[in-house]
Amino acid sequence: MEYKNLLVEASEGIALVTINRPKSLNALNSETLAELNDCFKALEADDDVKVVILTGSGEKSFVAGADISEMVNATAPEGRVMGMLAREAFKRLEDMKKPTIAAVNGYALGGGCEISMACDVTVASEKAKFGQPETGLGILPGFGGTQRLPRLVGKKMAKELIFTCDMIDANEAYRIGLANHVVPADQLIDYCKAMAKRMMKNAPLSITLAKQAINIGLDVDIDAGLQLEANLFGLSFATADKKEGMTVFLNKGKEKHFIGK
Ligand code: DAK
Repeated sequence: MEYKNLLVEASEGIALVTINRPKSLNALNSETLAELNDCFKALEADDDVKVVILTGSGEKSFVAGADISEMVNATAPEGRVMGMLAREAFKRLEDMKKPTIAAVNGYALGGGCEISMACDVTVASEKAKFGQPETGLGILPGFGGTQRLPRLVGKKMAKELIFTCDMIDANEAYRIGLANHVVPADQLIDYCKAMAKRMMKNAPLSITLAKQAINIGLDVDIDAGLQLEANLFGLSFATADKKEGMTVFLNKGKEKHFIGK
């Protein structure tokens, strides 16, 4: 896959997507959002890719938000187009049937914090900084921040971050639940790849169904969520991988060969 603003490398089932606009600290312009959307669509369809890792190029920034130089003169209709592009790309990322890991290597501000929240897991380097600076620019978080942030860190913490525009470091992000782990900067990608490999040992369809149950379940009441879980649990019994996982266990075997069916 060739893109102007992204680097995509895939090997051993892991796709590493690097947002590559280092001169503007990997800020998201419309072209990059369109490329991300296209890239996520292609990765979703590629059966050789089992896990996606998303990071930013350079040592300083993951994504420093939406591109302010593009937004400054944008009209309301143009802003809407940008919002729709981002909504589609972020939703595609969030709903991807395979696991996604944000490897946050530096600033994750505004849209950068928001795209990390759309990933399943976030691993932060010790240099990472998170924040939602939109109210300081006369806008509000518009790539899902007002919705995903309170669901992740709670209403009060989300309001504090959005109302103050405070930047928080990796350890604070870990403490409030915005990051799963904090690791030394030079170990970030290896750490994420090792986690991806642990995920790849398990049945891919089970992961897809569990992801659906969690993502949809969080947006409905508990009874509807438990009903959804029961239905998806039942569905997993129809898979060859359920037979494989349980048979290998009962035979005290070591190697499970999951086929994603
Ligand atoms: N956009 C464009 N350029 C940016 C940028 C950004 N977000 N962030 C940094 N840059 C550029 C700087 O302008 C500078 O360019 P040159 O001067 O070298 O040409 C270069 O990157 C290096 O930045 P700094 O010189 O500022 O570097 P520092 O180390 O001093 O500071 C910083 C790093 C990350 C603290 C600082 O750059 C910073 O505060 N950046 C802006 C962070 C920010 O406010 N991000 C935008 C959040 S708002 C929408 C929905 C949602 C959104 C938009 C639309 N719709 C529904 C339509 C989302 C909005 C946001 O994300």
